[in-house]
Amino acid sequence: MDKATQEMKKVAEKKGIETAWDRYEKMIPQCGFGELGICCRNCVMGPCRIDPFGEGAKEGICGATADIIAARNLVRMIAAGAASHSDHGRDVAHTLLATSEGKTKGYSIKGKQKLYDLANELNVKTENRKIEEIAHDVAEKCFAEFGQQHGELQFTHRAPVKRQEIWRKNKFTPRGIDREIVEIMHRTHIGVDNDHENLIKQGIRASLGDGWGGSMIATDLSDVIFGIPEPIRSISNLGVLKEDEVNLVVHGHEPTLSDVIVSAATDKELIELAKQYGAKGINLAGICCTANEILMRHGIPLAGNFLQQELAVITGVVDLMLVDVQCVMPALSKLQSCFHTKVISTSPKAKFPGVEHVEFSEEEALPIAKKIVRMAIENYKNRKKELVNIPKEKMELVAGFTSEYVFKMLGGKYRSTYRPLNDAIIAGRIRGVVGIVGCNNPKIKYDWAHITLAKELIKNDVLVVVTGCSAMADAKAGLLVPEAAKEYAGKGLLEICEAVGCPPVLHMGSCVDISRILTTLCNVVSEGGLGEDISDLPVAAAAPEWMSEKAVSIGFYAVASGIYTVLGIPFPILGGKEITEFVTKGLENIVGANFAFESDPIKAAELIIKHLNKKREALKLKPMMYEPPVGAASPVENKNEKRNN
Ligand code: NFS
Ligand code: SF4
Repeated sequence: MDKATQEMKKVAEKKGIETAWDRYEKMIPQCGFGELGICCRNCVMGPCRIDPFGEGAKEGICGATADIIAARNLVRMIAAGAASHSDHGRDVAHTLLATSEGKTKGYSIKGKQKLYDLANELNVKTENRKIEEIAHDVAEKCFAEFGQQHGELQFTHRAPVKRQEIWRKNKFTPRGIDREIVEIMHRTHIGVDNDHENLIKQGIRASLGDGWGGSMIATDLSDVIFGIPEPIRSISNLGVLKEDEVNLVVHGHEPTLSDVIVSAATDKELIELAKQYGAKGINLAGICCTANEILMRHGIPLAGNFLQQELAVITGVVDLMLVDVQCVMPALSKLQSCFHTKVISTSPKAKFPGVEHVEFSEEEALPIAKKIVRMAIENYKNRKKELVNIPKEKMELVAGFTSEYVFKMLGGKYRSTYRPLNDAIIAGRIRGVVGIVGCNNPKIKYDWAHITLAKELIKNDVLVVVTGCSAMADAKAGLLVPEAAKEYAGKGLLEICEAVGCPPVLHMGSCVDISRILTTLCNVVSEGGLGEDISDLPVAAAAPEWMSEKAVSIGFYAVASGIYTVLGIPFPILGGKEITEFVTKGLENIVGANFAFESDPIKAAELIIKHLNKKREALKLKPMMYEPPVGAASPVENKNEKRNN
């Protein structure tokens, strides 16, 4: 769907370079057992696999059924996803702690008010204390949430009282972030938890420890260190790379590294050095969520989302690609040898064969960042002119929306309140609010499902909020500018967008920032008039092109928070009939929401809009018409699906 991507894929083809799309083609047919979730390697009596259709084995050697195997596999995905987000949060807590002790170079406390608010929430004394002392105690309190063995995670108390009661009654309230992840690993060892529902319930508990724990800590403490984002303009797509400047691309997830790189890349001496090397300046851009972090706070351009990481290198102008953790394809290491690009790994947790490692530490952050920028400058001269192909495409965007900003955004000059947002929903100018999030996946036509779903929803007066790679897809399609409302939004939503001057699709940050969506919904509930719980609200979530284990964890904490969630690619559980039934129907009775699997974004929009209307009806709000469009959006490019059919 994206022209820059099409162009770069052609360049890759011409040069005989493989990308994720080619490797996907080669992988077809993908393993049906894996896709259905019914293969197990949890002990070496196996590997075992269940024959879903024929006369083959219906149980593993230990007697595990398809449902048990699929559930164990799925909750292990949650464990990995929750661990990734939470470890990110832990690293941010570490940065805050070290900064409060004066041990870091390159960080300060920019979000002072947020720190005070957190201190109050966490019972940290603030009177007559230095800001560093308060920051120290807030960091320690957050650290304690990871290892806590009993009790309840602090930030779960942000949820509406009714939601907290549902969690308590079902033993879903996470005791400690790490503890719930460890318990998944224990329960999925051979011969422990053999009840698929009980397994999923522990998955829910761990996922809540992500959404209302690790991810929330990551977001809030990042705001303390780097400041709360505010709406900011920038540009996106591979066209942001520059032929006559040193291009430094950051890729990965954590803001601790990328934020300090922003300081280094704007250092006068280094810019001077770049000029000495014949470049006009230093151009910093980002890929994946680390890009979202520095976009939200500094307006640094987005080079692209997950499936564009290889294409960025193939432009031939990336002098250095700096990676930290998560969603970094190992393919980059081989790819860099075809170009002059230097890929640099920085996290002790994430090394790559053949990739130079410059270990990052918060304690020496700025000097290390400067060293890396210097490496990029020095590599500029090695560019091979004949290999340069920068696509022209770039698009303007506005990002930087937060739950804090909603207070100001719709509240006008005199009031700081969520009232206008709630009133707009009640009056039916806005039908509801939907979060579209998650990755790209070569199984789905690139960016297409994100964009098609977003357009269909805003056309029907649904305010859309986005994060992660979904936000980048919409950015490239021009949906993140106020002018997009005129072109794509329904009448009611257009009125709101014009009154506020905001886009119909609001970029709320990286994937850990989905916690911002949770806090926004809590504020909507407490503002009043829309029920007593998140599950009462006309809201929903979707991940149309998801691929990562983090997305599984996010999906589960969304549903467990009462948010109906539609996935473009089903969980790999369809080989287990009962577990599939449980996550798509049974969960509704327990948490008031469930999952739906729908790969056609137009049909997904239909499911979502009908859900919003159902919630509106239950709240006795103004009814809103909806006529679903006839037919599917276009054939889905999932070759496995064709085979399975
Ligand atoms: Ni989220 Fe962000 Fe993108 Fe998916 Fe990866 S970058 S943390 S996991 S691929 S949306
Ligand atoms: Fe097979 Fe059971 Fe071992 Fe899994 S745990 S590999 S199903 S014997």
